[in-house]
Amino acid sequence: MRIGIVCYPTFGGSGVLATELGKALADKGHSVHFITYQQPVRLNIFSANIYYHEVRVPTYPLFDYPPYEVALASTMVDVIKNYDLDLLHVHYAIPHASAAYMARQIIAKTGRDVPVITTLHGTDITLVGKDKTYEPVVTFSINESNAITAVSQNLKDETYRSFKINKDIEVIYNFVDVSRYNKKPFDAFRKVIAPDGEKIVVHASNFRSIKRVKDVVKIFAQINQELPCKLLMVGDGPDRPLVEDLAKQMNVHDDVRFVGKQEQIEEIMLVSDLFLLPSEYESFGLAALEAMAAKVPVISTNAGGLPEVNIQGVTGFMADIGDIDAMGDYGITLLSNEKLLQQMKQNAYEQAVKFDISNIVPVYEKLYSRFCRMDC
Ligand code: GMT
Repeated sequence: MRIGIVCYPTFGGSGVLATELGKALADKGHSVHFITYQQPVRLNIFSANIYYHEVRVPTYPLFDYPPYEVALASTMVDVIKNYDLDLLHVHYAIPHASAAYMARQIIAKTGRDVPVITTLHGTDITLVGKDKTYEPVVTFSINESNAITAVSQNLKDETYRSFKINKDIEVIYNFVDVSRYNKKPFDAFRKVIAPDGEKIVVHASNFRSIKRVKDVVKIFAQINQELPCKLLMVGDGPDRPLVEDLAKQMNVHDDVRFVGKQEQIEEIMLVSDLFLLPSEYESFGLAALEAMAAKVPVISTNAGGLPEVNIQGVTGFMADIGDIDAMGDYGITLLSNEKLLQQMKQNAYEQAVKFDISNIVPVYEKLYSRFCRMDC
């Protein structure tokens, strides 16, 4: 098949998922055309089946707000025509679903239909999409998609709750390539971070308020009081300065390392013992799944789709949003009991295997084939 993939090219979960999906489809012989405003961060390989089309948004003095969506729809039209695409798979509703609708209408004038599949990822529904400024366009373009998928049951339910959707939403869970994590941890790296064999706690996110990154530091400080450990903070974003200040105020700054945005997340996960994700909401929590693939148990909130990924008392623990004491206590229980820790590491890995790329990519292929022309 010739598939167009539209996503945000950044470190965010939706972009990571879309890029990994495109890479896997290309490995299986499909031609995959990424249409984005920048090379996606995870698109770090050369493959004869992968094409990258950059959306350029020309500036003009009149434009206070350059019309990205128009440029995106026009690029989609070009790529559909030039490469005879069979379908468009857009990740994140805003503005990708509406741009795809526009491209489809333009192509329809030439007598062709190009089906559009929209995958909802989370904040496009729960935060941004609900906003009155966007809601009518989001509702319309979701309903106009040939197929709609959501990355968890919770996100599907939230979408029906917040929008008037008159179509079936199919749940296709996020995935992880477990084999990528199946390598020896880089011991020298572990020794630099934790020279005295301390346990390593890790968090990865875009440091936005929805992630409650301050809670990460507070939970860590509580654990660190009972047993010396180190905290790796992966990623970057608006709340980082606040959190660095908090780490200083709480006297744990020397035990916390902010490593910024990292492409090779598996190297970090492989040396870690515990992943913290105290978010206000996660539709799924792809970062937690990536940790689990590296045999790292998770302590998270029970918000959104997290209970579909992190199983209470099995792959880690969950507590209510903001319940720092409970999450800190769970951390102490887990990291001070080697037998329990080893059991949960194994459980976390087994749970990740259920979401392995080899189980999920065929589900997308099956979905595509429902909308494909006879010759694709
Ligand atoms: O977590 C973010 O803020 C980034 C966001 C995105 O759109 O890239 O992530 C969302 O999509 C991920 C992939 O499907 C999910 O794993 C995240 O849980 C989801 N984030 C939220 O729902 C807040």
